Amino acid sequence: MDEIFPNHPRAESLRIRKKLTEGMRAGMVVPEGLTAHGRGEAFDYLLGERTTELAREAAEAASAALLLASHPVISVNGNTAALVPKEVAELAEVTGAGVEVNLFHRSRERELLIAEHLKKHGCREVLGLEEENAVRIAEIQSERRRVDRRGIFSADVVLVPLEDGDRTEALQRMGKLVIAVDLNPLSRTARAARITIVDNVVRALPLLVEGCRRMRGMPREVLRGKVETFDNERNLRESLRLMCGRLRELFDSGEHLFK
Ligand code: PTJ
Repeated sequence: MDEIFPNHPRAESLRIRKKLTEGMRAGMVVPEGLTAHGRGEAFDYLLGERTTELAREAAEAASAALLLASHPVISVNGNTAALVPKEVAELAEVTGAGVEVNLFHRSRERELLIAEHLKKHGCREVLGLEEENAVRIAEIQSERRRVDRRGIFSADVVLVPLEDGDRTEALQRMGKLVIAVDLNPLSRTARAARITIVDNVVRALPLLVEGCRRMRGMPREVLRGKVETFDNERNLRESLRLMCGRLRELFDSGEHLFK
């Protein structure tokens, strides 16, 4: 494996890629996960590869929703497991959330590998593995339809990092509050979720852990206010505006490149 020099201008981005390619070699991440990441990277580039104030607002509302939930669940796919396994465990610990493996490109082997990886990084229990607890959500067409009756099926709040749109829409229709993490503010998931954090999952998950730790003791009324006043549509629109503005800045500052 190539060494990543710390002074390389794209060192952080290369480190993230390395985690994914190692995750793929280990059998957790599917090749499609790499292309999905590439799409995410392009949006991250436009964001300036930093957490924006808008993402902070969304993470604040999302933390409040997780703390208010009576049965929160974190849904984990291959990319999430490869990138932020420790943070998933920390978030589960601080919120009491269940952790469930739920895959788009489902295979038994991947489910077991991902569960083992999550446990190695501190998750006490991982749902979504036993056939006897599997329930199928009729409205979802992909393999994601298979959920755990003790997990996503009975959850009131579901966190879905790096999701495809269908399930988010179906879960919302089932009356669940869905929190998405998606760098693409135009995606169906981003638009369908009640709260979308437009940020890289490697920054958003630590932000949620910090937010939940900080807000744990807050009165429920205050937490409820944060969720109710959060306007997802506005946040997505402003995130897109920010990206457009940055694109213009990049264009103007690089004008000499086009002469
Ligand atoms: O592990 P599996 O089988 O469940 O498959 C996982 C993938 C990611 C392949 C699957 O969920 C998929 O195909 O996802 P999509 O439909 O490509 O959507 C992924 C979304 O996540 C896209 O909108 C990307 O912009 C976004 N994204 C990619 N990487 C990141 C990201 N958002 C936040 N942080 C990232 N690191």
